[in-house]
Amino acid sequence: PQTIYLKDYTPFGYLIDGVELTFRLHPTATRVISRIRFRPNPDATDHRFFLHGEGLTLISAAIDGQTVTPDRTDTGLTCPVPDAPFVWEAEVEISPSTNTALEGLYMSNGMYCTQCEAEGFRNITYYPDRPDVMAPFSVRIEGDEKILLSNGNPGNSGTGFAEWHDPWPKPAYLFALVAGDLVNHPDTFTTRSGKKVELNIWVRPGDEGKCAFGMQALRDSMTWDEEVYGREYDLDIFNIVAVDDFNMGAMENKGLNIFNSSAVLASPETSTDTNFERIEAIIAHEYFHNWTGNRITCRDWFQLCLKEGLTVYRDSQFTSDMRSAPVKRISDVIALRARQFREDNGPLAHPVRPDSFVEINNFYTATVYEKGAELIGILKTLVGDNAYAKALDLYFNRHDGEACTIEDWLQAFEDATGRDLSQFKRWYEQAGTPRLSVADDFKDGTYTLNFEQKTPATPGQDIKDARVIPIAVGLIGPNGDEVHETTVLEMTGARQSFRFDGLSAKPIPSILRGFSAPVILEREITNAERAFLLAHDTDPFNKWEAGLSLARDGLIAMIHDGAAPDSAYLDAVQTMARDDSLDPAFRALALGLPSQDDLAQALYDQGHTPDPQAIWEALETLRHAKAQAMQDLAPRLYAQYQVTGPYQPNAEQSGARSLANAALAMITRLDGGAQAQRQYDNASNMTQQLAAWSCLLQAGKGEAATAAFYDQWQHDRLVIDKWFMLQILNADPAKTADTAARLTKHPDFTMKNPNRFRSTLGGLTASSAGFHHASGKGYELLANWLIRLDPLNPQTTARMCSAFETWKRYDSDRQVHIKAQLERILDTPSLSRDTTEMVTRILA
Ligand code: HT7
Ligand code: ZN
Repeated sequence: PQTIYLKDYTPFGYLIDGVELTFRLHPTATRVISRIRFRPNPDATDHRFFLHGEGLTLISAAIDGQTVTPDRTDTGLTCPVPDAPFVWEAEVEISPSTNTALEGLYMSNGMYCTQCEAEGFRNITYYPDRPDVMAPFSVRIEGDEKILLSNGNPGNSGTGFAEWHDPWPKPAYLFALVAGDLVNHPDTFTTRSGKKVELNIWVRPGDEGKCAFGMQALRDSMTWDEEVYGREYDLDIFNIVAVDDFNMGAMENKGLNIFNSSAVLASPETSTDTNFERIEAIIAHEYFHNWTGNRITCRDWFQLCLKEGLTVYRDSQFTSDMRSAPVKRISDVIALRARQFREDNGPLAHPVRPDSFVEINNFYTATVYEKGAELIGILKTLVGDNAYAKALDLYFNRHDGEACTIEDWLQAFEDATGRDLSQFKRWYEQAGTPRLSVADDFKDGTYTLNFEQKTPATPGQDIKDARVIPIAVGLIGPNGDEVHETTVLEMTGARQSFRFDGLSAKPIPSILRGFSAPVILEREITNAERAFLLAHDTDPFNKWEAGLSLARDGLIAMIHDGAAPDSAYLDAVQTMARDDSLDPAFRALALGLPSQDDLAQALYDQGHTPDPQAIWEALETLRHAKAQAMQDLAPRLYAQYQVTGPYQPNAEQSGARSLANAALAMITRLDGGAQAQRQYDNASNMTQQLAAWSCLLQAGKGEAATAAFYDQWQHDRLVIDKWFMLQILNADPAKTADTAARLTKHPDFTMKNPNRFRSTLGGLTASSAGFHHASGKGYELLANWLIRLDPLNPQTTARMCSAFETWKRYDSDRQVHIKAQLERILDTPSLSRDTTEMVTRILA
């Protein structure tokens, strides 16, 4: 397969003044008639006329009304064109009902829908399918379906047809079409300049009752973007459609967002608090793309972080404002470390702005999204809030309607602030997570922090230059009072020292407050100092971090040296949990332990070979010890944080439920599941029901609840996804693969639905000890299913290959097993480009 390089970018030879599309819908023979007004691009030097097109049956083509016979290949067509404006017309036929890849126009439960990012439009018609080619689109849909939707504002409609016009020039990846017998949850929003916008969430009949939360999230997002970024909505209508078969969470098509139904449908009975929060965040994310992604888009796919990093950053700000900022920050860092640090540490490491790819779908990664968002956070910390706001205004004003690069983004900041950002740019160019080590020194009232940064080599990048790292630091005196409030140290060298004068005693430093940069902090710190920070740090992130690192080091000692559970940790965490002045949601997080995967990486970093079974056992032992240490406190917390009154998915209630459910998990370890069974029997919402069922499964008492849960929810696909996943996640590691294998034989299992596939095989890979079971059966099961899925849905297959990315951490037996499975996948005839690229990179 061909590698595409950033350095090879050249503009397309033609501009488009208008696109008219007519769709005559038919499940196996949809006709797409296109009429595109091209003119030579004065800024281009290469005027070759090449239109992308894949899997299309060309019926006819004409230029300026004259039939032409283009030269066609598997990837597109070319033909001679005039050296002046001209009209291209083509008619093609496609088959949406057999499109299982879910890219282009496909069918889901009888509904037509599209997914065009990144390069799906070329499966719909011949077109320059690249983000820098922007045009206004007019669309006519002909079909018998009740609802016919496309981007932009509605035009004429009547029996069997509807017309849409999108006045905002857009790249083809933002095109969308939906047709089906849908019902809507309607609302309206009046923008701050007084424009009335019609809002709709379109769903299958029966799901109307699950739209109210999503609609409120949309309205909140629209208000927030006006208030915080000064951005208003720009069409007469904003439509969201829920689709069951979808490769990712959602898609920001202009004026017609398409959502995985799991990312929009919500009700207290069927959705957990976590689901509600995710839905709110995804609705916000897609809505925010209207400005960061749609009005200003990417010049090419190497610039993906330009829209994704910024939009993730904006949706995190929104969630922080809507809910608890510290809890959001801690949750984001947990996710960043679990997915992005893991990626940065392995064979799939790549810069936030990659410089080459084979298949762009493989670069919708935690690095582009989450690390990309962290870079916006670094930038904001470096320039300050006011300068950030000024730079954003400049960026929006300067580039509205354009397809941009990271250089354009940074230039707006340089121009708005006068700051040189060339060193900051390294964050976009260099892969790998910097290790930031620190040593301290106290003499004559002066406290000195000596930092050193090093970034390990990553594939294709051996040498790393020092980056600018904002290190937020506060100092705490021996009596627990803060003696130096948070200050941001700007580290630019490979080694750098910072002094704090006028101190009467050596302080305990709180370093990297709020996780001010995505680095791994390496510091010598005693358990007593960690317990001290857990008790006294005023920075919630570092308070949580202190508890986590105390737990982690104790666990490593248990795994590696056979130590007993660390009493310093048990005491400190109990004191924290007892403190009713702390937010319950924070306490629930601080009661959590490092993940199996985090521990495996930590052991590996310390030069040990991680044993997944030993890690799992140590975690179980510590959880048990914690339950015993808190045998009085846990029932008190459980009772104290029961929520009374009607269910609300807000931060306050969900925080209380998460602390009560953390207490329930401890209680279950001592009462064998009696309390969990009571909660299960009386649960009136999914958060309570699922937490109780999980506890019962872990206690080995889940059989009745498992059957009852299925009977109760078999009609609800999204709930049954949870049923598949939880059984696997809570299985004993020796039984994880067998449980997953058994469930793949269940009549409700289908690999055609990405949600179901992910809940089953994703459950397997998320259960670290089970997936990495010494028998290798977890690896074999995953490989079997990836091989089966690849011909149907390469995108989801390729993404799930990342389960193998950590393979070099493990012992030689496991490495042999994994390598054999990866090679088996790679040897599969006609393996997709997506999966070939992923497996090749993992094996390299
Ligand atoms: N911009 C979108 C990314 C995307 C996608 C979505 C659904 C299916 C396939 C997809 N490929 C890429 C989603 C987002 O980041 O908002
Ligand atoms: Zn996005």
